[in-house]
Amino acid sequence: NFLNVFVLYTWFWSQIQDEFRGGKINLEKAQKLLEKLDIRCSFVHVKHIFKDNDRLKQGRITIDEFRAIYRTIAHREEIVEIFNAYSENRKILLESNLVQFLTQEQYIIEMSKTIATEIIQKYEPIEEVRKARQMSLEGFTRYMGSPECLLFKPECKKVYQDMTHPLNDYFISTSHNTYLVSDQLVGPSDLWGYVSALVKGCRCLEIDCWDGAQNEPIVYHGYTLTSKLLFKTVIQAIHKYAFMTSDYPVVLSLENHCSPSQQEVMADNLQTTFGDSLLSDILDEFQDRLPSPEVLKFKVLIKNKKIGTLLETRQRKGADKHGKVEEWEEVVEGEEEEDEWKDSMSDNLLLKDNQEKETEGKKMRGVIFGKKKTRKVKIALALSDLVIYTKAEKFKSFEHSRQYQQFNENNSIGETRARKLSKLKVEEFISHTRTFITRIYPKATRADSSNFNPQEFWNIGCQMVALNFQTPGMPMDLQNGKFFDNGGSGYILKPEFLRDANSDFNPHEITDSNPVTLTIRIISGAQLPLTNTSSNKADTLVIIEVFGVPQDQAKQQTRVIKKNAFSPRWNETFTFIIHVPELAMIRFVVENQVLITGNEFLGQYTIPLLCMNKGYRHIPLFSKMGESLEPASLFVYVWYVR
Ligand SMILES: *[C@@H]1O[C@H](CO)[C@@H](O)[C@H](O)[C@H]1NC(C)=O
Ligand SMILES: *[C@@H]1O[C@H](CO)[C@@H](O)[C@H](O)[C@H]1NC(C)=O
Ligand SMILES: CC(=O)N[C@H]1CO[C@H](CO)[C@@H](O)[C@@H]1O
Repeated sequence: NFLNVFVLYTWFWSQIQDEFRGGKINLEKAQKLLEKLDIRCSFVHVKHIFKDNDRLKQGRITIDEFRAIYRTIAHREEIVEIFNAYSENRKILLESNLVQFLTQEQYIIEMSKTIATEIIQKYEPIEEVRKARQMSLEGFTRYMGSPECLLFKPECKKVYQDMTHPLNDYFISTSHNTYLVSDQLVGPSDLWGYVSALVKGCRCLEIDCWDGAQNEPIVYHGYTLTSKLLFKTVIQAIHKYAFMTSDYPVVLSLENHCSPSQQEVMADNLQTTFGDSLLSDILDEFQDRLPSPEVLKFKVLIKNKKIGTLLETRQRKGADKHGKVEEWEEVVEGEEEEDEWKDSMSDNLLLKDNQEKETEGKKMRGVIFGKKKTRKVKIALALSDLVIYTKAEKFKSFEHSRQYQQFNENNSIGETRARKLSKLKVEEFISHTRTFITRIYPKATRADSSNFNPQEFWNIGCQMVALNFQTPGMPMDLQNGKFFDNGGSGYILKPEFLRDANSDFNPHEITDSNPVTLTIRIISGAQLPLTNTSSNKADTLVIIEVFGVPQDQAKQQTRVIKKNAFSPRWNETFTFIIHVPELAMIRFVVENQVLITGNEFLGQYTIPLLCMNKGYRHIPLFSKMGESLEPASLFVYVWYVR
């Protein structure tokens, strides 16, 4: 049955000997040779291992020394152990052994011999072995490190959910203050904020619009020193990138501070730039309910205040709206937050310089947070008529919404108020989000653009939980992790219990649940990232966090492996009981233990529980800013049952 194992040795030498014809090789050549052999490695780690193996300390190594380096990096002990457990002679896996491994450990559904054959064809580098339909350790290692063995399920990489439900049935990837860009991000222009959000699959952008010179509306963060962009320019950039990552509709949420005449310019800009993709009329089959993401593919929707009803809009179609303006009075309550106080100021002030804005702003805030106040709202008909399914309507109470709110109206609620409501009236809140698109935004006092934990609002079905995309940290890790699902389309179908009118789901009181038992063995790390302060001798540990309904929140961690960022082995098993798996997210954080100043973050990965593959899997790590840290990874064994 077995191939002559001699071919295993000759293969390696035949691959590398040419490189050594001229004698020893240096670090750069060694790195290139590893790449040629298809071994993923990070230069910093190779550098350290090279140094350890360069016995004469000449900066050059022999062919034997190279072989030692190759084995250190490629032949990871924990993988060799698995290989040996399934190989009868510890040298070769027969196809039947591979089938056994895939069925017993990797939970491959509908396992067939063809799958094993394909894996061998794809990953076995030694030709003789491949032809004999067997697999060497070389092939097995390459397979285990391949995308097929990632923790993330390939099914979730595609749009697999039913996209024909009405918009209110989805969680929608939403950003807050989209124009802001933190200094850490590349790109000279603030436009990058919009572009990077769209490229990440964000489907609801916020645009803060103000009157500019020469009747050209501009975009910037009111009352701050952020630089200004022409509204036109922003719209053009959005047009270019809107459907690069996802085909599903983009909502432009206008934070509108413009005078009616500049609102007309905005309406005009929107129409000329987006043309037919701008949804400017109600769809025939959707006169009294929201259309689905499927129906609205490649469409741009405008969210703004609106005058009157959709029917009135329709009747006006084709009429000349130039110069037509509606005006009404609105009461501003005491506990309003950011958007509201900005709004009310804009009506009263047309400010010239930032100094003046600052002081006026402070005065105004005092007034508004104190007591009730009325303000005038003016809207150009031309802009109002572009608002179809996403009419911004002030949230008053659940009671008021039940009685008066129209299907195409939705509310923005500040995080503080939303949090209070979710504690006091959770059932009413959930029944509200079943019907109306609800947007939650960060409170104004988060001047540092920090984020809140979005999970608590997903738990009650809020569709648009708006985060500051430019601010790294746990909330953005959850946001990115959640929306990797469903093909990165920016729309995730809410679990049935948050859509079904007969469900009495309450995230704070889970009664008749059918929990999932999740077991994760953190086996090892590979080539963990090095930072300025940590070296390849970092003291590493892994934290596993579970986010979900309050009962499911949990956090456990491994012990610390001292002085090893290259190949720490923990081999520790953790078990979690998860009552609402549909809402659960798992976050893996790798840290360097630093006793006095606190641990240092090295990398993380966040994934919805139901997107996790079972079996032996590797987990790619991401930096704080969300950049890939490849080839840094964790190797785990995951298992869950309901
Ligand atoms: C790490 O070092 C690089 C280059 O020396 C520097 O640009 C960067 O700001 C440092 N990062 C931190 C977190 O100190
Ligand atoms: C790792 O843990 C598993 C299960 O707990 C055990 O079977 C295995 O022997 C351990 N391996 C090592 C190298 O400690
Ligand atoms: C005010 C408000 O929350 N409006 C939302 C209405 O729904 C659309 C999506 O259909 C959102 O983009 C708006 O933010």
